[in-house]
Amino acid sequence: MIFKNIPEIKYEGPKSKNPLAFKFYDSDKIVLGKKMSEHLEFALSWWHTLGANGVDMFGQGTADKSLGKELNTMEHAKAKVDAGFEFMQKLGIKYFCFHDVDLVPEDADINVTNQRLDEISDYILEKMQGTDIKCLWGTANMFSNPRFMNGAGSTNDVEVYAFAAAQIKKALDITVKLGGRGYVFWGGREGYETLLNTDVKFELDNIARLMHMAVDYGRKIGFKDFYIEPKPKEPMKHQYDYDAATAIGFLKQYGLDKDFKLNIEANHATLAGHTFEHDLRIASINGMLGSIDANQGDPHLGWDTDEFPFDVYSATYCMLEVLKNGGLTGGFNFDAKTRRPSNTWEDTFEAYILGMDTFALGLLNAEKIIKDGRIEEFIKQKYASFNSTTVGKKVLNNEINLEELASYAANKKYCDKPCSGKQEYLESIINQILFGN
Ligand code: XUL
Ligand code: CO
Repeated sequence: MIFKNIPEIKYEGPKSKNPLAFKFYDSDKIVLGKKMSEHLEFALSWWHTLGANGVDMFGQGTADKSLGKELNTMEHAKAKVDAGFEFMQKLGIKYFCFHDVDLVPEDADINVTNQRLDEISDYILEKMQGTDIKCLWGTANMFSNPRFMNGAGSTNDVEVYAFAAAQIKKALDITVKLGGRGYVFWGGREGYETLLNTDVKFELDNIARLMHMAVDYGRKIGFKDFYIEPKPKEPMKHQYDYDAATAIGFLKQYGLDKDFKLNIEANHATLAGHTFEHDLRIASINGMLGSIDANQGDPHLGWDTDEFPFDVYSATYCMLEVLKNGGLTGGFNFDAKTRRPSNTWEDTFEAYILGMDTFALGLLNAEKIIKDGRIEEFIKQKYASFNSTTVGKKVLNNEINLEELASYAANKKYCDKPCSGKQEYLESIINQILFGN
């Protein structure tokens, strides 16, 4: 056992003062006909949880994640597997997500890295035996290695492009081997700093080519769910997959929309100047909401702080979108890390408890809002004129043209005022539902 002082984390209810217990996440509780754990398929992120040690631009790491082993060795890679499985089992988390190089130290020779990936995935498979833990999604890290400084799919150099392809192929192989449900493309360095050195069209075309190749190969090895994870900036100034709408436009333009859904990350949506729920809605109405990277940003900082979800309003609005979407094909990956001074393993357990409890609250609140019905009814009534009038029905059925609408307006002479938006009333309903009992 690695985390000797951490017990199995159980549900103790909202009154519990035990820091190592769930207050709201009650895995078997039935919500809208399904277990909470089925609504909320949480995943551990290998990179933050088992890798990140608090290093930032101004200082070295504060957390010891060596697990008593020498860093960047296969021994350490295996210790991370042991720690990860114990961590997930203690929290009742059933999924994990990884980048290729989160699993093993990368060698200069890609063949050596690939051998290491074979070895570690054998070890993970062994660990999976007898547990109900599975891989949610895998991906290739095509942004850390200096060869990707000008991008991966968007690189200027065909040799780098080939290495990106090789990493995608291997990451797909490993994901399939681990029974992974999805493969995510987050375009880490797929963007640019200045047009003075960039051919945007060339880069977009090449990214799409690489994605088509990945889909073709994925289909050959029986792979199903591909996702794009939009982000507007960081590390690049302009990132091509800016937000949900931009990514959807890209997928449609290049004929990839049938093969991809979106993995929406809260902190990425807010960096794009949107709310989390906005990007979820845009993905959802396009039939492309597949998965979520669960975290939150800080409104006072302009970067991707990847904090554990704490904002219950945001989680509530998120869960409303998820429920309306009929759930997710992916799940909720905690792409989140503790703050730099929260540097113990216990802090990381507590962070997951916070995140899981926050989403449980979001789910419970969303259920209440749906059952209450006032918000949904208000929205329905707001647009009622289109369903309750002859002219409105004609618009919806595409049976009227511009001239006919113009003569309708001329006949009416005066425009009836549209109904009030009633935002403050609706917000007070939300507060009443969240805090009323
Ligand atoms: C970076 C980010 C990534 C992706 C996977 O902002 O979110 O960790 O989730 O590459
Ligand atoms: Co992410």
